[in-house]
Amino acid sequence: MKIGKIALGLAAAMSMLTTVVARAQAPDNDPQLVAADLRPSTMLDGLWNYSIDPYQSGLFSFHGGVPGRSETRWNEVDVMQVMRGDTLSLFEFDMAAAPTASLPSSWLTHSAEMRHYQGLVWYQRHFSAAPTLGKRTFLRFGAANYFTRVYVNGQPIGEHEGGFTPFAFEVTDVLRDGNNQITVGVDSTATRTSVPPMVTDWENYGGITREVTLIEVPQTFVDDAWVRLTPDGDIAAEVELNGPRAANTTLVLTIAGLNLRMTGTTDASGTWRATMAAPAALVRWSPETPQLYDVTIRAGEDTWHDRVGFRTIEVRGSEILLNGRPVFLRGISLHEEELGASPTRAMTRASSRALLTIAKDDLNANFVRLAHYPHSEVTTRMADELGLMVWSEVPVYWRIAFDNQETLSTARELLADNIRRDRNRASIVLWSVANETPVTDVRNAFLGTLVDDVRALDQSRLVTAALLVERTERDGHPVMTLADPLAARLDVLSVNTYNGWYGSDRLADVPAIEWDLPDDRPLVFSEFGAGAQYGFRDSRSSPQKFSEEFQADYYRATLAMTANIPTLRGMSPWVLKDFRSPRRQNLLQQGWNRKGLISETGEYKLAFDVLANYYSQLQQEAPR
Ligand code: GCB
Repeated sequence: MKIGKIALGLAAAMSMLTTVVARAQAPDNDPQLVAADLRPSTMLDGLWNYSIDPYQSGLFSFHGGVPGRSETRWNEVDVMQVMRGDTLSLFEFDMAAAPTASLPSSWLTHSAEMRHYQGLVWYQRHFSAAPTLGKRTFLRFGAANYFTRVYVNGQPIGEHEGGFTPFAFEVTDVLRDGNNQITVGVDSTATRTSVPPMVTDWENYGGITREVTLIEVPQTFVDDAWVRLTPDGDIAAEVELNGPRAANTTLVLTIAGLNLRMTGTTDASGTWRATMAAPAALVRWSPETPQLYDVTIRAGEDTWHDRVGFRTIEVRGSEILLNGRPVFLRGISLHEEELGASPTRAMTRASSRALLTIAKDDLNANFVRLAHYPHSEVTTRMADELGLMVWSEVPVYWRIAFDNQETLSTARELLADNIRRDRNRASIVLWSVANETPVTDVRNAFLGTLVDDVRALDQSRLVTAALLVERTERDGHPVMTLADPLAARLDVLSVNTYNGWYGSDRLADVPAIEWDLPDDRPLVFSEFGAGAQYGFRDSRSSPQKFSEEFQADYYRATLAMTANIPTLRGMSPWVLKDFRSPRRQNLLQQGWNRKGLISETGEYKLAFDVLANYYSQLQQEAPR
């Protein structure tokens, strides 16, 4: 059985509770601690000891049973001192003597030996705490890839599956005043049933890749809050309290700068919902005016805060409307990987700003596809601030185990956690439930459930998925069609297209490719792209693949093709920056997917300007 998210007090620590996901309703995992990154917190970033455990001996004895004391890394033990004092004692580990690394970061960059390690790694550090009497403390992870087990002061605290979403465990009863020990076992192993599955096209960055924090809150606190603009022009709020006084508590919500104040009382389940006409002074969020407001909720002893933008996003026929006006998504896809020769998938504000600024200022984009999994909240906040619309997705990718109920539960939890974390981000306009998944009955049912979950959790955004297309021929021309029943369930149709790169189409024939698509639905090219190694040039009239010239010609040909698609409402070509991928091993790739418009160290390839000029022209025609 899959163990879901667990939050335990000391009393319950030994009887682990499993989160059972009801099929009828989107998963509701407590605690959510929405906007936790803006709460006062103690950072547990910095140096941690780490130790590899490829045979999982910290979890299972060599015959598969419970491991002995000599193996359990999370015990509070001074290994050298105990062995010195008790000459019969034996330990096969010593966390205190293990090497150190600075977190957050993937272990792939801890040392040369760790570069290709996949499996279980134990992390440990000590920290000083001064818990306030009467308050509750949560230990929160921004993300750890992929399966995580957490222990505090020798006690198991909880487990979490999924490498890209936050999770938190209550540690109120285990935390000591003074010195504490935290041990985390992270296993990066992808399996046939994991989300994503084993085979992808990106580096599997194992480890603790986002912030670890201790967050102290009152006994009853704002766990979830969602504040938004409805299509009718109202400000709607939905708040959920967590704690013994969640029911019948008075709340006050204020929006600074708008003179807006809403008050109310939570119901018996601790929830409060309210709407109010948006003040005339409200400046709607858009790429040109990425206006954010300080929203504060006071509930009992708790004060919750977030910076929120207000806008609407809708579909009308084949149009996408932002704040009621048609918009074309001038986008680019990106992986969560910072610039530099040795990325570690740890997004600081600086590294996120660097990438998004290139997209916004240099490429003239107004949209980014954050592929293929939930990116850090650092990035979605940065998109809010800079004014970039966002496509956010879950790693339901390629050969995911659609026939497996546990895989479905995992996917639903990731999706729900992603949506709850980011529902207050105005930048996010599209939730995507899958990428390039072949049509079968089980797949259709699986993705149908995810679409239902999105709609249950958030009716204020659009739902999409990157779909596969079929290629036929008509009068000697290739014709691309969409024969995926999931299309009927989506607001925006999205397809990835690689004619001219994969397959046998010549670039010269690409502009004439026809697209046979519904004429009343918006289409987004969620991917198209070609590889090029920065600096590899071929001036022949028909340049070879992986040259900058080929990539630039490919962009010209594909952009020319888009002129024949009247319902095209946006694109997010593949991809902003070269990214690590172990499946890319030719001489010009050497472990990097080279479809970036810039190299991993930030050099601009010829194709960059082709797209930047095209976007600049679009922007002049229809400024946005
Ligand atoms: C795709 C995938 C993306 C790959 C890309 C490629 O269609 O969605 O994950 O990296 O193609 O480079 O082939």
